[in-house]
Amino acid sequence: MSELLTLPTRPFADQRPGTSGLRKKVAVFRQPRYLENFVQSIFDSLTGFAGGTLVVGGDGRFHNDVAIQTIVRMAAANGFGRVLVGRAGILSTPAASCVVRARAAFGAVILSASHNPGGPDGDFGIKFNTANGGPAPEKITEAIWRRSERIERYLTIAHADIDLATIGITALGETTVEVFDPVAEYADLLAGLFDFPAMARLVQGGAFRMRFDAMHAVTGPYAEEIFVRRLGAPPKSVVAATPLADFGGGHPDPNPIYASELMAAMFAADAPDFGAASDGDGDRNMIVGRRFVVTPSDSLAVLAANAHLVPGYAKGLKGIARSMPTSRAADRVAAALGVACHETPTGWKFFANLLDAGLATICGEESAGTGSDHVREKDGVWAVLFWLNVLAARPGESVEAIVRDHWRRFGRDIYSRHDYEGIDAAAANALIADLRAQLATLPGRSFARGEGSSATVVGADDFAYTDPVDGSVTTQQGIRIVFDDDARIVFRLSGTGTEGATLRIYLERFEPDPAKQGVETQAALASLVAIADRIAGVRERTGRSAPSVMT
Ligand code: VG1
Ligand code: CO
Repeated sequence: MSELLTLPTRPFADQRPGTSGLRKKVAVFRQPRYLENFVQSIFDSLTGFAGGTLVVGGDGRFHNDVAIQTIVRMAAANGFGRVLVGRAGILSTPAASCVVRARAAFGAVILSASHNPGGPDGDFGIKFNTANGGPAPEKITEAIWRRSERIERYLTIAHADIDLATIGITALGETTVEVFDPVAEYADLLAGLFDFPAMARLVQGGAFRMRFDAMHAVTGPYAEEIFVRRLGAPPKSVVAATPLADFGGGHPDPNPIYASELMAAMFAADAPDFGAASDGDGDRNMIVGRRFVVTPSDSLAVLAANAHLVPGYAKGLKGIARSMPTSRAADRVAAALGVACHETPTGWKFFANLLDAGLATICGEESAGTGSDHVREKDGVWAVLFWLNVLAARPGESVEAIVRDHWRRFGRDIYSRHDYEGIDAAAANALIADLRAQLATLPGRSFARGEGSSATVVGADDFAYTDPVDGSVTTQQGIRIVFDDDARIVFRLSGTGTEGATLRIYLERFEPDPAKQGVETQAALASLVAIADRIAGVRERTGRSAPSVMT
């Protein structure tokens, strides 16, 4: 019997979870007791787990292995009956969600800072998912934070590290620790949703080539199992497939800036037909056709509009949900299908209630997150498979042709997000506070849009959300400014960064006329960018003449 230890500790003042768990620099997490405090605060905020099952895993980034050993010992000391750990500590965020549901676990501790860079100087993160497989709702994350402000002790046991490399079962005191294959159950779940025989014919046929870039993050083993072993795509279809502690020095954020190798391949003369990438923890997706990038908001709408072609969704969608800053393209599909489109705050935790209640089947965010009710997280590999299934069901049509056809049918929501990363936090807060102060006076104001035209503000608010299932209210989720021509600007501050503040400005305007839908995105949004600057003083307050990233 391993010795149970109750060790004294003192609170840290900075353990309030953000959009998706607690994210900090690795150096912060390596402080003595920092991780222990947060993990104990999770357990102290919950009841009913005695003898239950906890799933533990992460995206393989630096410090993942050390943190897992600590969490396993603490879970045993706190009375979990069984701890399931992905082999080598690997478990993508959607796979963790899948395993929680499949094994009827109490919840999961997932170690990831998602798309943030890793390594000793990079970022680390931790989040808790509940028994439905979804991110803990705010009620719980706020309770964890309040607990972390008062914590005085944590529980652990004296026990050597367990062997994470080998599948098997170890007894840790009265707790059973099972190291399991992190891929198999998840791959089985996905195989049941899609038309794998048709997709196998597509990827094996020789005429069609795909390239999936795992960016040396967690999806490599998943992609090799699913695309190569199960669907039979040539092995070279999956690149950067080995998870590395520092992601090979890269930035595992699947967008045209950071996925530059994929972009180069997809814009080369001999480009494959279909390109895709995922992020650090495997919940995001980027979809690229030959010399054509699919905007995440468009991808959500295209998948929803083509869901009838996919076996797991052929019986129809119960509804669609999108985060508020995501473009309204999905709303147009929902209207055509005659189902509701729910608008939630940013972050996947708001979708779980809708999915549990059967109010939505497909959800998405403009930040390259798409998913469905098969799990309670966004799911990068799922989105790639969905696209492959649609391509297999629409033979001869390219990714670009499918998107352009979609625009012709529904209109095009021209969309871009401009990020100002690592700006001064006080300046960022002042910018948002000043926008809030303008909300009452903005409606009715007109702004020049070039070529003699102007746009008048018809609505301005700070987005607040009342959960239709549990009635909980979440306020201050982003400043929305809507114009009379249906254009929209949204301002919000990121809740996932670890340095200063990141201002996100979301710009969109609707183009129903097929003859005008071919415009270049940034050019089409330039007048809105100018209006955003006039309203918010972006350049002056951030001290930047241009965004750090445009997606
Ligand atoms: C960002 C995205 C948001 C996403 C969140 C977590 O949050 O905007 O859509 O849900 O990251 O995704 P923020 O607060 O920085 O805008 V992940 O893949 O980083 O877990
Ligand atoms: Co992620």
